[in-house]
Amino acid sequence: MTFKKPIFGVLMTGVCFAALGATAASAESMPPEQSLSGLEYELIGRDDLYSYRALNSYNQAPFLDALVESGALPPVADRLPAEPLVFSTAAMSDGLGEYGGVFRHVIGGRPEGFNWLAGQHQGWGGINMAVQECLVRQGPRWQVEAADQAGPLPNLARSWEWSDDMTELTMHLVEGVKWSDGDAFDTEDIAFWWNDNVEDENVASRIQTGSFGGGATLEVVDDYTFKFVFALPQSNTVVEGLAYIQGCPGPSHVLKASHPSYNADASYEDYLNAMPSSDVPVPVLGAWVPVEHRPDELVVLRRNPYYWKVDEAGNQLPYINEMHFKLTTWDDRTTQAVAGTGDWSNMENPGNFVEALKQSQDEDAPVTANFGPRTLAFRIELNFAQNMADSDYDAELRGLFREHDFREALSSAIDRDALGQALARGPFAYPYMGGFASGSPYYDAASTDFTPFNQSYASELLAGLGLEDTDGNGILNLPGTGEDLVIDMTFKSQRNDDRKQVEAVTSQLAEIGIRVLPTPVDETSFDPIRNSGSFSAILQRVSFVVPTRETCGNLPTSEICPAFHLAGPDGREFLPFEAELADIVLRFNASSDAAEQAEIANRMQSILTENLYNIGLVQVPAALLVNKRVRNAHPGTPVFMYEWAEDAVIRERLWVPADLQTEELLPGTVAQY
Ligand code: BQZ
Repeated sequence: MTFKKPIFGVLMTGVCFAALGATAASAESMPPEQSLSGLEYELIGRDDLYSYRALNSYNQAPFLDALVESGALPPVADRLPAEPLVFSTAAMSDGLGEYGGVFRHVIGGRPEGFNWLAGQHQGWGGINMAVQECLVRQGPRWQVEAADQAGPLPNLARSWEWSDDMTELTMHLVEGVKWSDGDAFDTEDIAFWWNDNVEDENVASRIQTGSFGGGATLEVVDDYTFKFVFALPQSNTVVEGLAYIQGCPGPSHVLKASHPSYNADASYEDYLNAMPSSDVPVPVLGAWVPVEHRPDELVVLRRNPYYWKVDEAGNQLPYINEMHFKLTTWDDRTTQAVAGTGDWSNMENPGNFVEALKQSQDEDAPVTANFGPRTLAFRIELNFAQNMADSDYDAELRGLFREHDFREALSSAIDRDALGQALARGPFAYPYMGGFASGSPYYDAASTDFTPFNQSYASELLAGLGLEDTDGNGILNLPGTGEDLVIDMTFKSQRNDDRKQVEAVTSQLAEIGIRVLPTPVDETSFDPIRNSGSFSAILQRVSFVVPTRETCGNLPTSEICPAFHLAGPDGREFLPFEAELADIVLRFNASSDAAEQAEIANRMQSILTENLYNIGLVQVPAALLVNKRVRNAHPGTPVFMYEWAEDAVIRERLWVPADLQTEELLPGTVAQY
């Protein structure tokens, strides 16, 4: 059954209780929210998107014929699994495609390296996702009927089953998938991913056993079958954690040589840098292989001749031969999409909204634009690891961060309407209190504790903590060390919206005697700084929509999660509510009942917002811009729902009619080893 429905296009009708005098800390309701979402689409069943089966014959991109004839490549049928993943034509918005051409991405990130198993990113903006393939897939779930939302979609794992007591999860890999250099992908890669990365505490893997069902062990059954064994019963929800960035195996046949468990001469530093960004190609399971990297200029990817997905006519995917990632800025991504020199932008920078929307209304505009729900939110993370402070000052400051009254003072001193207008004039921004963004299927306004803007209440709370301006310089002094209350605020220097939020927060907090010292860092060095806990406070954008994604970044699920409360060598003293929060994540993962999950999510939202685990600022919607010459980019695709749009749109199915294709930079190239 399919039906039309606007994407979570609800108009929130919550009642706003004005904050009269506001000296009480009683729960306040969220102000009403105006939805801008204009996405409409047909919902389909989860099995309507793709299946795994053998077809009678297979075809390949025509330029590969010569390579097969010369013996440089095996025939296409031998490069594919016996039962490849087959995309259904009925679920394609423009149907079967034509081979060839270029897809032009523009990104603001820079590849850190290709060892994603060790936590490295490849520059974001869809380049990570072009090379990594994961056990399961979350992105396309926005299109799947609610009644059919039985967890994630299959990908490298084509199926899985649970033991009756839900403590054992057996997964079956697609048989015969090959890395882009022709090496077999099998459970050797899975065992390496799990044992030597996820479970090796010297490796900053993006998934932690603690968030994966509270710890699990892995057993290899055969080349294509493996099993997770859990201490406590789980549900299918836990499998969501094995999607993009968390459950994506790397080439063990290359990486083992640099891993200390297999090479006594190798250090963990060597391992981290085993596939440096300067050294391409690298073997991937993704649809495109990086073949050229010109630093600060361009990354070129070419089709993976061993890609393991096809269309119903047996055409090996992807349709598009070449992918470009121009290395400029995130704002430029939108500028170039609107100008037609780039093919794609997750238009997420509110500063660009009005102008870009105006231009995209024009009939001749190269792109169309539709807003989705609010799933992007800005927040401040305070470092709670007092026992890891390296000065008396930091220790005292982190002690304050750990006080509910201090966090409430910060939150009360923030004028979220003004913050929103600093990003973009108009109805785009809506207050954010932390926890789920309002566009999340798990968001509940009634479970969200709102802090009204109230400077005098903030000052009362600070005075109650013994903070006074003892030297009359306009800045409060700490009662212990006597020093000025100065908070270093780390943010990504290239992100203009983050910068605007930091500037606005700096002037708002100055009004109550707190000095913010903006500390810009490069986006490429940001993750290592954050992960090592080397900061006082961070201001950044997050997409907290499903609790199984980037769990480690948000919730206390292991010793290194979240980065704003690391355990450190002396352990960790939880804030009063953190133990319950950790437990709630596990309960959420263990539940398969939608009503129960909603209830658990609401409890999570109350804890997060009542306790101001993070100081939420504002949340905004985003609009996807795709060049009109690109086919099969479903017009309902949200910029972020279960995953970013680059995953949600299913790029391996995108195509461009031959007469509209732009010229390839490296025609004829396939990654060679
Ligand atoms: C989208 C995304 C795809 C990371 C990144 C980047 C990192 C964060 C976040 C977004 C970029 C784009 O976001 O802004 O639109 O293309 O890449 O991965 O901001 O710094 O750490 O979580 O995904």
